[in-house]
Amino acid sequence: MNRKVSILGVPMDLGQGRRGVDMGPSAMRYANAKERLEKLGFEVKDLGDIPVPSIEERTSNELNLKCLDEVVEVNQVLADRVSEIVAGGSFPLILGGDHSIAIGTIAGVARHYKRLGVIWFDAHGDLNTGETSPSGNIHGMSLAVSLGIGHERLTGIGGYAPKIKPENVVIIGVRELDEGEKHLIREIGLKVYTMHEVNRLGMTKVMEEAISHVTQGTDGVHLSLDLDGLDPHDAPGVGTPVIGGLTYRESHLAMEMLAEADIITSAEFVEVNPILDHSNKTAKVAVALMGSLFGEKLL
Ligand code: HAR
Ligand code: MN
Ligand code: MN
Ligand code: MN
Repeated sequence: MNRKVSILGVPMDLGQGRRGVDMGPSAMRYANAKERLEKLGFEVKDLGDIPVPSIEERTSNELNLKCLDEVVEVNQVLADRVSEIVAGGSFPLILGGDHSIAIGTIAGVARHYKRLGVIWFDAHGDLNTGETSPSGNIHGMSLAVSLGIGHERLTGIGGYAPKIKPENVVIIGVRELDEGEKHLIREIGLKVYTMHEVNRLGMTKVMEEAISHVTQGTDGVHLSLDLDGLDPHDAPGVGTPVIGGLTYRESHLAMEMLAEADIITSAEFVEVNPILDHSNKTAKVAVALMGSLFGEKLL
C-alpha cells in the first residue's frame, strides 16, 4: 500500500435530506483518523475540507434532483482535488459528507487508471436516477452516475464518462433497493452481495470472491464505504439506517482481507451523522475500520 496518505474532508449534506452529515469529517478527525494511520507508519497529511454551500443558501430541486447545481459544483472541485492527490503520489482518503461525494471522488481517481475497480459497501445500491428516485436525493444516485447513468450534468463531472464499468464493480451489504435499482442491476449485470449472500456464504467467502472480481483486468480499486452498510446497532449515526446489516466484526474482517490482498488505491468513508449518533460511536467505528483497511492487526 502507498505509504503516503492525504486526508480530504467534504462536509456535504446537500445530497440528502437530514441535518448533520456535514459534520462527518470533523467527527472522524475527532476520533483520531490521522493519528490512527500515523501509528501504522503512514505519512499522513490532512488537507482540510473543501467548501460546501450551506443548505440554507440554496435548494434547487429541478427534475427530481435536489440541489443539483450545488452538488455538481462541489463534486467538480472534489474531482480536481482528488486528482491532484493521486498525481502527487498519495493515497486519497476522503471523509464525507453524504454519499453524493462518491461522484467527485471517483471522477478524480478514475482519470489515473486504465480501468478502476470499485467496492461499494452499503445498505443501498445508490443506483437511482432522477427518473427512478423516490426521494430526489442525489446520494442515492452516485453509483449510477459513476457508471455513466443519469443526468449529464452529473455524469459529465470531471469532463468524461463513464468513470467505471459495471463488470468492475462489487456491491456488498445491500438490503434496500428501489424498483428502478433492481431493474438496472439485472440490466447491466452488476455483481451484488446482498445480506442474503453474506449470511449464506459468510463474509470470508464474499470477500474472496469480491476481491477476485474487482481485480480482474483493473489497475486500481476504490473503496466507497457507506457507514449505513453496518447494522444500526454498530453504526447508529447515519441518516438512512436499515436493520439487518453487517456486524462490526464482519466489517472489520472485510477491511482486514482488503489490507491483506493489498488492492485498495483510494477510499472514502461517508454518511457519518454525529447529530444522530451516540457519543461519536459511528465516527469511532469508521476510524477503527480505517485502521484495519490500512493494515492494523489484532495481534
Ligand atoms: N434508495 C433511496 C433513495 O434513492 C435511499 C438512498 C439511500 N441513502 C443512502 N445511500 N445513504 O446509500 O432515496
Ligand atoms: Mn451544510
Ligand atoms: Mn450510499
Ligand atoms: Mn446507504
